[in-house]
Amino acid sequence: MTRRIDTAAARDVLIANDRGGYTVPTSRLYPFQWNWDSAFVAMGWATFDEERAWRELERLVEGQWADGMVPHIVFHAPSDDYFPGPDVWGTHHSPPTSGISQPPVLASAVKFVFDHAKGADAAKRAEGLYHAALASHRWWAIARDPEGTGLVAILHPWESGMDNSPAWDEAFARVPAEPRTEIRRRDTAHVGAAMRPHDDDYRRYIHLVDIFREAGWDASALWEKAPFKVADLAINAILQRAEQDLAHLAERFGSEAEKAEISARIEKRARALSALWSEERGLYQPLDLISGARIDVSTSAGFLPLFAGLPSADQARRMAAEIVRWRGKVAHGVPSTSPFDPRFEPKRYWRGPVWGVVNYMIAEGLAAYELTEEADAIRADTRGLISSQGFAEYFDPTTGEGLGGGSFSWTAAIALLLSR
Ligand code: 9WN
Repeated sequence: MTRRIDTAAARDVLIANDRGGYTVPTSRLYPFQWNWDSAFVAMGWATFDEERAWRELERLVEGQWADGMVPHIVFHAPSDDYFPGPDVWGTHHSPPTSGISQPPVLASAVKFVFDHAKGADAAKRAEGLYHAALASHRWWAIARDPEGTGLVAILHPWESGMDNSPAWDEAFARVPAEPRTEIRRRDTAHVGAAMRPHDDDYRRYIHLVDIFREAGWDASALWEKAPFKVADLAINAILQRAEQDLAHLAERFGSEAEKAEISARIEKRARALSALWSEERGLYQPLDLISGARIDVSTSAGFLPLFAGLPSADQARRMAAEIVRWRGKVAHGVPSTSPFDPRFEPKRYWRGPVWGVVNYMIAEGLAAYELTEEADAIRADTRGLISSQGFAEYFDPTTGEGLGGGSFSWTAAIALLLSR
């Protein structure tokens, strides 16, 4: 059954979450600007308000550091509703920001907004953002792959955007659960604790922030001191796609040297990412850079190389079949963790629930391989979940129930993108 999305209601969510040129993911639970949320949200704005789409991205890069990093949170205005706030991060940036990044969707969002733009100033705005995205891709390559392997690392699970994924369990267990900063969780005051990461996860999250703050947020000191270093697939696949989108923008705005630099990174990362394919599991798997071992886990991030056009046609078909197999076990796809994995938890954040943004990227990827039926099935399922449950943060794949925060911006943005 094809359900229709209430696009006026989706636009209203973005309008209600607008705080003056930037959009909070949802009120109270997430009262600041988040990096990858904003990139999807800008694409959503682009479907009905081009000016506002550009502003979203420009406000995000107000938080960009001199070394090119685009932080995962920009604290434009104070709020007591979220922990950890700017005092815990202690990054001394103005505006205040966190000190880690998030999946770099920025260049893809710039390309999307520019491709759909009609405004007379579109090229000027795209050009400014092209340079910001280029600087951020350089930051990933330098700060998070100093050994030049082609794969960039996350140094904190929050950097993956998939905070408590079972992909991190083993590597994260090595991080001492001993924060120096007092933990004052606010998230569980807004949504049920059973849908959120555990207290022990928070002790480790904050321990990492403590180490990095004490290292003065210097990129090479962080690399040396980090007890958690993983070549995550969400970051590497999304970055790979973003580099391709940046290469398109470079045709218009870049120099010859920049074009060559971008394609060299694309080639190198493609080779490195290919080595993370698991024929047995039918998807890609992350690499623990501290133990040197492949992490044998099946999560939705393992399908994201589709979004970067990385797999061969056979591998893409194998992934599509694996997604169908998961869907045979649960009512809705794509669960964030394989429902065949004993660690699958249908309601706990990134350990099972379905996320609209991930579905969007997987479906875009499948469609590019002309796996149209599979792409359409994911899109229809996502539309169905949203139209029956509203703009929830994420959905239980076994029941379809909408969970986490409500009136969620990126879910509304995906609803708009899937309604075109
Ligand atoms: C930490 C805002 C963000 C998303 C992440 C999601 C969650 C934050 C948190 O919310 O993370 O960054 O406090 O749980 O995991 O993907 O960007 O929506």
